[in-house]
Amino acid sequence: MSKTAVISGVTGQDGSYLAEFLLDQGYRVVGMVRRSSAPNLWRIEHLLDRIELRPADLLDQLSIVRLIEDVQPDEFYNLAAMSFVPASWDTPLLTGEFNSQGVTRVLESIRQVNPKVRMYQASSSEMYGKVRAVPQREDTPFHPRSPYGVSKVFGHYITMNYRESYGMFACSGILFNHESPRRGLEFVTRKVSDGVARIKLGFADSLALGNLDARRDWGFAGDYIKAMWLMLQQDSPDDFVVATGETHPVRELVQIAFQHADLDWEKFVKVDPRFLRPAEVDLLIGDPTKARTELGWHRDVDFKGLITMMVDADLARLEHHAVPAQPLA
Ligand code: NAP
Ligand code: G4F
Repeated sequence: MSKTAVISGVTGQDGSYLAEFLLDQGYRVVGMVRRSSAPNLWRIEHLLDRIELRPADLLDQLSIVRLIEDVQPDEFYNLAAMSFVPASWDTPLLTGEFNSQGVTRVLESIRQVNPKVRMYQASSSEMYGKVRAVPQREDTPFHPRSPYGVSKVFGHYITMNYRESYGMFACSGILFNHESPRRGLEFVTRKVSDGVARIKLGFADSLALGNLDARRDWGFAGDYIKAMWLMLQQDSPDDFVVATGETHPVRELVQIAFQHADLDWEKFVKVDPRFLRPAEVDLLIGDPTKARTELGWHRDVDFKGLITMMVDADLARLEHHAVPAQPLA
């Protein structure tokens, strides 16, 4: 009997890779999508004949209950969220509704309909914020630095609480930054790969960025979604850090990306204070030892491989456009 999985956030970066992976494992895959006047299906267009899409919204408990009743899933991957950190200062209340109470709505819906459904919650290294220890592990205290980080801490603890209160199989993956050619254009890796491609092809003459000294632990999204699945295949539920164990400054990301296109980054990159944040997370570096030893998880793509993959993908995408659309940020 094949298993059924619901993915909330199926139209996002991680949802698209996870849907592909679960289809390859023989799953029936149901994507939860919110209503939009302009559907955002570009990341899953190639999967539309193999996955089912069902309407529901993190803001609407009844829609999630109905979805679980109709689909009867074995696993629920809760990837849907407001995921862009700067936007969380603009919409702190809505961010909490999605990323905090949205998680409670998913957990409570599962509890009411079928508490045996296994649930994955997308926690984030942003919860460590002003880091209390280096590297960050599962037991490192949290100190979030944005409304997004705060909202994810709530989502993390409510998942743990439903596990402990009701014996539900609910796990959180504390995932460090993971990127791909499907990353949103507003995130720094994709902004840089897209910017390099535009400059190389003559569509732009500069790239405005914020803090070049911030350091992140960046991996490839296609590797990270496998850890989500592994967590739900264990005998008992637990939380895991998923990271590479390496950290790199934004400046190094920029150097590698421009160099890959034979460009001198210092001629093109401008620091624009508009892209600085009210409070920054200066350094993230995760310790994936537990995921490696208990899940058998490892990453395949290294930092340079990730950045060059993204630059190549944006060059290929844009070289057929006479006048490409403006980047978002
Ligand atoms: P993403 O590309 O921004 O995708 C977010 C998804 O959430 C989209 O499918 C979006 O749908 C959906 N969504 C947002 N609000 C919703 C609502 N009210 N109801 C239903 N769906 C809603 O994010 P991602 O990079 O794939 O990340 C997936 C998850 O992992 C997120 O929870 C994120 O916070 C978390 N995370 C990401 C990283 C990372 O580095 N990528 C690291 C740690 C944790 P639309 O298409 O309709 O907008
Ligand atoms: O790419 P970013 O916007 O990602 P950030 O804030 O680390 O958040 C991402 O990773 C989290 C996991 O730690 C996820 F939970 C979250 O959903 C999201 O996927 O920024 C990375 C760094 C920051 O320090 C930022 O200040 O890059 C710096 N940066 C420098 N210039 C910039 C820019 N970030 C953006 N977005 N745009 C810039 O121009």
